[in-house]
Amino acid sequence: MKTMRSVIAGAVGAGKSTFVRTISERNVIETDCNATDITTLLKKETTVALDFGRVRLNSGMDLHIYGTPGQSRFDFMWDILIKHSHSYVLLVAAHRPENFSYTREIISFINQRVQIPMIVGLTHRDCPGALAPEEIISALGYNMNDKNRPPVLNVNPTDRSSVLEALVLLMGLVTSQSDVKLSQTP
Ligand SMILES: Nc1nc2c(ncn2[C@@H]2O[C@H](COP(=O)(O)OP(=O)(O)O)[C@@H](O)[C@H]2O)c(=O)[nH]1
Ligand SMILES: [Mg+2]
Repeated sequence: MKTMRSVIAGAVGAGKSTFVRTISERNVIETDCNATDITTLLKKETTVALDFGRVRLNSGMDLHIYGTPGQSRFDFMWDILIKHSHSYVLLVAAHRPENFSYTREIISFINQRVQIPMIVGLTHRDCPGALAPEEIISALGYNMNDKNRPPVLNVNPTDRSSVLEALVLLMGLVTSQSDVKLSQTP
């Protein structure tokens, strides 16, 4: 069984906890021993409010999903999480442009540490005031026409099929990059 660890990053209210909860609801395995390698590492240092979800896919992949902690300042928890991950989803609330600059800080923090596949998930697209994907992508510093920009999709974290769609896209990116080494679990 291969394990893929993914981080769900984004500003407060972007939908990280909902995303993790939605995917885990029916698939949490061994809920009494959720302390995996990363959470164990973190808990040695402090009590953390970390979202953790796990889903076992038919393809024989064990997916471990970590929602980044709620506080806005980057600290060692972010550092550990991202350095142990194979990929990440950046959630961006489309109706909260005031959070875009913090979201750019997240991208830059991660880029300075790791080069791993990522996708951008636009949430709250159903909410009043939601901006168009092109506007958001350019506000995050990407060029819509750049072939190297990360894939962007709408994600509704409350909707299981939408969350799954995002994860399938992410897994596709990871498995197509042969330099990403997934962990082997018994
Ligand atoms: N309408 C709508 N609500 C959403 C969407 N994504 C998240 N929410 C809601 O936004 C609120 C904040 O989500 P939460 O997961 O706590 O955000 P977090 O701070 O990133 O963990 C919750 O009430 C979610 O149900 C979305 O795409 N559409
Ligand atoms: Mg949260």
